[in-house]
Amino acid sequence: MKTSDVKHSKFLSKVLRHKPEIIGIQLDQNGWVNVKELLDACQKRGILIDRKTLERIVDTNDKRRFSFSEDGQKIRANQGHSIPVDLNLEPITPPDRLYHGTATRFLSSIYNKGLVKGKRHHVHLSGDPVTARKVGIRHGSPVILLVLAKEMHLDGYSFYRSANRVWLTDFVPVRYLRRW
Ligand code: HQG
Repeated sequence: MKTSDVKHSKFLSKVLRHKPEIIGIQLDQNGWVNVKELLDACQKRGILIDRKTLERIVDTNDKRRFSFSEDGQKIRANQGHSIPVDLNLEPITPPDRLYHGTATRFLSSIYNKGLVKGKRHHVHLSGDPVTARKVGIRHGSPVILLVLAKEMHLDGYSFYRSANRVWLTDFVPVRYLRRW
């Protein structure tokens, strides 16, 4: 990905997940905003992104963080919001095992309280340990936790998967966690 695209992508993550108000826009209840409105609002603040560049950012983003609506007129972040949006995610059966990458400094609290969602809408889980490690290393010395997803599911916990294949759930109690 081009350096300028990475910069723009980070800015769009901030606007479309957390702070649309910094460029004076509002997301609808499902997290969508009209593409033209978004690009015009960026332009007014000196951030020049054209439609073609936006399409490249959506296509080449390392985690496929954004999606266009079917008609191409709207855009939203696929997950990771801290503002209330309804992504209309349907509960689905998880694989037997999922993984959570975190930092060693969080472990004692996690073993105490379980995995909690904090500011995000869900606890984020990865389908494989390699991805989990990348998530964990963002916070410091990484550690991977195995999540007994099948057991959780059998016990009635719901799982969802975002459009960019991040596994989501509301809370993971300590009894379903193992050090990987
Ligand atoms: C930790 C990135 C103490 C949790 C990634 C994590 C992901 C606790 C941190 C997505 C805890 C929250 C989300 C407890 C959980 N006590 N710490 N009881 N329970 N934690 O960034 O999962 O680049 O909000 O382990 O790829 O790291 O944004 O969550 O370390 O998909 O697209 O609290 O963000 O994607 O950190 O990452 P975060 P996360 P994007």
